[in-house]
Amino acid sequence: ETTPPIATREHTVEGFVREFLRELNFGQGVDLTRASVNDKYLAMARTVRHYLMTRWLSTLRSQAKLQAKSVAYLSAEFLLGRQLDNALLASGLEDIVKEGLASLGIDLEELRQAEIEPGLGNGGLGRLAACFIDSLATMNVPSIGYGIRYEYGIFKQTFVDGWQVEKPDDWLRLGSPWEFPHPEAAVKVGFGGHVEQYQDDDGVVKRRWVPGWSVLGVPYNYMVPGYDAGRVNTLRLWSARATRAFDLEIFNSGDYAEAVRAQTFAENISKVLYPEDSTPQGKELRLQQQYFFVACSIKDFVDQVLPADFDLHKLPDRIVFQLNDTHPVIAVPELMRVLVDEKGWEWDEAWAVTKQCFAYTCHTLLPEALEVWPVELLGRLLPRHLEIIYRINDEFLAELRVAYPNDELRVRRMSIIAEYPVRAVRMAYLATVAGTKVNGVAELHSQLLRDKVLDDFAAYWPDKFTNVTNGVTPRRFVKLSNPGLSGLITEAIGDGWVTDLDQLKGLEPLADDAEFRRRFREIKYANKQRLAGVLAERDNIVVNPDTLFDVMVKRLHEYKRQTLKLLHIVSLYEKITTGELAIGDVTPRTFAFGAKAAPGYVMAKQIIGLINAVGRTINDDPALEGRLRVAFPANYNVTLAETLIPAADLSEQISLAGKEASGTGNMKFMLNGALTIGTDDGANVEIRQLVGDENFFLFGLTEPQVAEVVERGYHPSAYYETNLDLRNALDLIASGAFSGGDRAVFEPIVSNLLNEDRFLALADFQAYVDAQARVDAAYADTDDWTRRAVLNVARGGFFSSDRSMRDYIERIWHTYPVAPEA
Ligand code: 26Q
Repeated sequence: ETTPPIATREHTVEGFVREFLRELNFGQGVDLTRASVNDKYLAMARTVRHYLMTRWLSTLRSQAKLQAKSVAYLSAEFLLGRQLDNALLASGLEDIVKEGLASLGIDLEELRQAEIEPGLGNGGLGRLAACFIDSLATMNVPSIGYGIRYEYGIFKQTFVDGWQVEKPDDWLRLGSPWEFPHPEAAVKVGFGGHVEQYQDDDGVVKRRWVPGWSVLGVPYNYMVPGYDAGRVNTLRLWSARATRAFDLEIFNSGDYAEAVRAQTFAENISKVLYPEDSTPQGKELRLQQQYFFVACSIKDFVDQVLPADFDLHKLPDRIVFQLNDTHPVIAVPELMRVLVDEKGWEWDEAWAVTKQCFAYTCHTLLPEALEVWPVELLGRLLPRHLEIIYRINDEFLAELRVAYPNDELRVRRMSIIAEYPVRAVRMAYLATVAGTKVNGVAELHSQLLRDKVLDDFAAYWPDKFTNVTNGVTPRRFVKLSNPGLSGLITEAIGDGWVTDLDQLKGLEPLADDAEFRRRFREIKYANKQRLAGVLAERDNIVVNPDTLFDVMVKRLHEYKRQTLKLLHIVSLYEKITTGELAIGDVTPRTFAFGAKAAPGYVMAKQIIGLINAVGRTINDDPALEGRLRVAFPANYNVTLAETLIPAADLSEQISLAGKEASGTGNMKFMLNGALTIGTDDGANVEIRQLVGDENFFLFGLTEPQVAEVVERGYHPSAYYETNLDLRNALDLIASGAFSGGDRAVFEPIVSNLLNEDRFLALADFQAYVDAQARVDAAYADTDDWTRRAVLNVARGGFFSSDRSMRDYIERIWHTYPVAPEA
């Protein structure tokens, strides 16, 4: 049997130019003289993707032939960032394209800027998923990402008078050249209705679900190209469409308007990403989204990816479904339903298979961020799934009663069903019961999961719990975003580091090389200039590259403590205005913030207002002689991160110890040569261990100390009473100095800090200010600062997402790399 050939393309400038013009003329229907920037961008993107096609098709072909075990990464979010650069890198076309476009008088940079990034995620969790699929492809691991093709991604943030105003993210308005829709492969997903009893052919009484309505899931495939000739894996995102039944209703009912409304209702499911990344509201549409993408994905894998004659008893040999937090956990009862109701299996037989197919990653420690679904809602939307969850729980509790015969309290604590304040399904418990493994995302986080959040489960199943510390892809976050540093590194140690980041170790001796440090410093300076240009153009913000770039970029959350950094800034300002501090003695700094607040998170939006208000005051005050500046560009996203992070001198990772599960921005900064000021939290702990105490500005209470303070009863006002600097800073905010004399505007922030301060900002204030003084002192010795910055890069190799993937493979998945056939 001969395999049919796959078309290839010529990797030459002439070959590329030919393909590009063909796309422009035949794809876009324009000639070069009339082509808009968008025409050229689309033609260019389609041309580049053609060059990846051979590898994609051979990956799919070899997967079908070898039937190797795959990872299905189930995630409600994939925060991909722009695709063009990554595709150019993966296809090795960068130089050819630059030259080819130049020969046509086209500026590659202009086309790059035309791409709207797919913002299909909120922050860390979604970006992590994107890094992981990049690493899996690069490492030749058979895998598929499953998620939702939101028509609107994370909102676009604008500022009006310094207050956040959200605008819809219409990312598809000019078309996306990266997706491959397959409407013909749509799958049907049911909702609502009821469960009925019936007798099967053997007279056995069974139960089955009769959905009340259904929608279609249309798969959109995206290439996930590995770096340097590896696999091209697939990301499959589902889009909701109305079923034919809706159309028939139009025909039959005669109520055309009502039928069209129903259609809109179905298509709402994949309409918009929920912008909350903690304190999830139990919104029905959100549960619809979760079940929608998970049901589509399971059906897809079972019916399409597996061969038709596959024996599902062997499912665990072919797949592991990795649950990215609890958002896809409804997959567990769904697989049970498929096996029991649709395939006719016995319950025990189905459960034995199901519980080998899942593993669960937890990304939080905040109790309010743990998902629970009221039984009333779940039973209405997914009645059969609720029955299945009840049965899983009944059998689990029976098992517990055997293990703990005299401990009914413990058994109730561990129930998947919470009884208070309403009966609700605890999704994290369901995931823990069903998964082969449960992992946290940094050492400290995994330890706290075992000791606090899931302590009863860890006692019962000690071997189920493991850690995989997060990582980031060095392709996007070093190679692409920091070409200057990448060139320097490659010159020094060769280019193996791009796929084997531990090789950065080889830079360590160069930290003591004055010439290397000089060049390293030059690159950092050029990155600051590049950022200054972007901020001027993008946001009309002026920054001075000759200042220390002090950067805090992440979602706005009280636990992350943007207010702590703000108090430091306000305190500095207060001391300068009162003459306590001479402006000439202040280290010139640019304080950069980037942060979106969940639209309904009132306190977070207030804090954004305050940062902007303080920024306005400081930036306009001539007494500061431009030595202090606050830069808060709106709409922080992956694209901005790619220019902001390489320009940073100082990385702010100042969450209250025990609250940040891991953090991944912290890793990106380290790898780009920033030093960290941070608490003993999340992956900061591991960063500090690797880089050494002398190269990390540690401050603040440790997690056990936090627990102790809270236990004893925390009184923030005591810090206000006893710390004059803190008091002056808070008083200045309360006085209306940043709000045109209006004392009411920021009163809620001040009184929250004084009376509640859930995240102990006041308790850590002095330690933070002291640590910032150590930063100033260290920065004054420019050359020694550079030495430490080099060491941060050299010792950051551990934080490659390739390493994270190796850990998942070894500790959780037990899958193997498979190179595509030539
Ligand atoms: C859940 C239900 C309903 C609506 C929204 C949500 C929801 C959505 C997103 C809940 C949580 C998230 C995102 C959480 C997140 O990004 N967590 C971060 O994950 C990173 C990757 O592991 C960690 O580095 C961060 O520490 C953690 O905060």
